[in-house]
Amino acid sequence: MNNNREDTICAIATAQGGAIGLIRVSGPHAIAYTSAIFNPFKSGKRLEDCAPYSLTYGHIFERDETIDEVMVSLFKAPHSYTGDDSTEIACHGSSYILQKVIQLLIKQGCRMAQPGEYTQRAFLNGKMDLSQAEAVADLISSTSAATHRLAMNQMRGGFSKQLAALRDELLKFSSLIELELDFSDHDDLEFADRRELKKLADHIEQVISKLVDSFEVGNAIKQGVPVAIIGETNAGKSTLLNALLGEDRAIVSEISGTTRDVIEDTINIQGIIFRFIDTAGIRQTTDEIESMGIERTFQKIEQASIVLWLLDATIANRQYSDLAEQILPLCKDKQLILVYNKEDLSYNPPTPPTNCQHISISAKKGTHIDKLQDMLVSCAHLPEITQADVIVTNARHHEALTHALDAIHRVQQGMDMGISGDFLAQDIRECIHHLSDIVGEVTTDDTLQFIFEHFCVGK
Ligand SMILES: Nc1nc2c(ncn2[C@@H]2O[C@H](COP(=O)(O)OP(=O)(O)OP(=O)(O)O)[C@@H](O)[C@H]2O)c(=O)[nH]1
Ligand SMILES: [Mg+2]
Repeated sequence: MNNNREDTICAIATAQGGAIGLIRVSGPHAIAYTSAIFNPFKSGKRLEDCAPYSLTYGHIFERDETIDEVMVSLFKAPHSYTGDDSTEIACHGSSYILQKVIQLLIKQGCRMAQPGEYTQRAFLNGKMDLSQAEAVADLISSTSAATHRLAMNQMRGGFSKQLAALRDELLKFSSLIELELDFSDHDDLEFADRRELKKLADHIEQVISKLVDSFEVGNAIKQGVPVAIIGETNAGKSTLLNALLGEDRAIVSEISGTTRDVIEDTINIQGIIFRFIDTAGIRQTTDEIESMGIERTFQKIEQASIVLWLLDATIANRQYSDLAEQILPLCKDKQLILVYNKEDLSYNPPTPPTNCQHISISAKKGTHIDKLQDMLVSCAHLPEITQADVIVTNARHHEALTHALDAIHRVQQGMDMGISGDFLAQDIRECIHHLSDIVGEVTTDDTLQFIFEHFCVGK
């Protein structure tokens, strides 16, 4: 990846089709390059001579032709988003104009920004830590009040401040223990108060395990509560998926075994994001590909928190008893809802087994889909989220925290068993390492590249 920080970069930061299009320029020559294609209308003052954090009205020109009338905002290092000199050119939102201005900037010496390069520079310039940078991407992609609140919290520092404070205290202990090791011929020397260290380790263990546990909720909030739609072939699973999503996402047909692979999509219902997973219908088959699909169906049941078991209401009792033995054990710790579909065809309402949540619908006619949605919302069991809630939503953070928790457990156990200082120091260092990883202090270039390449261009 070409991400030389000395380059001056440019990108269109707004989506296509709006009235205004914003071009961002950042880097050592941002102001000079912008100035070279910009003529201020009134003041006649060159951009270089304008006060920072000011807005200048003028036109972008190419030779003697005016390309657009624009507003240019000016930011001086280090007080800009990236921490470098930057300008933002607000143009009219024509894709022709925007491309033209980008071309002119490139002629001056700019290069196109990589995805996430502005935020990456902000991180590298110390404007934010890595978890805050990641929150910027989450904020842009937030699709519900809860994901928005969590991203906002994390962008403001979230748990990284708290973790940094705990890590600093651990660092103090680790250097004291290392000091003890330097004096190892004096066996009884203890610079690091073991009682204090134990207290700190217990406290850290508490904080981290709470964060680790919060990921289940965090992940459901961010990726959507996983809902598997399962049942025999032709029960109407794909029809139901389409009805829930309000679009023709999956192929529906009267041929058994239409869906062979897993189809997933998310939708926001009453503020909660659900991830619906349409699966291959379960039946005995000799078709190899269909069997593979059915195997996946069972995997998806395991990953789901809510299972919608679709039964064709006209033959529901038979379908239930055929599959109960296979399905029920997999749903023990999940919310299972029996969905009797095709109620429009059924004259005798089926008798659902007691102790099972159930509902009758017609996926095809859209009857009672709203009731099913209400049921889903009440089954989701997600807490009300405020901007003060500290919840881990990022898989990378979850992984680092899990490693940190393992290390701190070893510190606790080691102290209980009275192990020697050098082993203790090693576990403490490991815990510190994983805590530092979250805020990006020990993160490798590969990890950084992975994180930022998933950003949009212009952010
Ligand atoms: N009358 C009626 N027909 C329905 C209803 N829901 C689905 N169907 C029909 O049932 C047939 C099968 O529907 P699908 O949604 O493809 O069923 P599926 O469970 O996804 O089937 P596979 O993918 O083969 O496992 C289609 O012809 C649908 O139009 C319903 O509520 N009422
Ligand atoms: Mg299907």
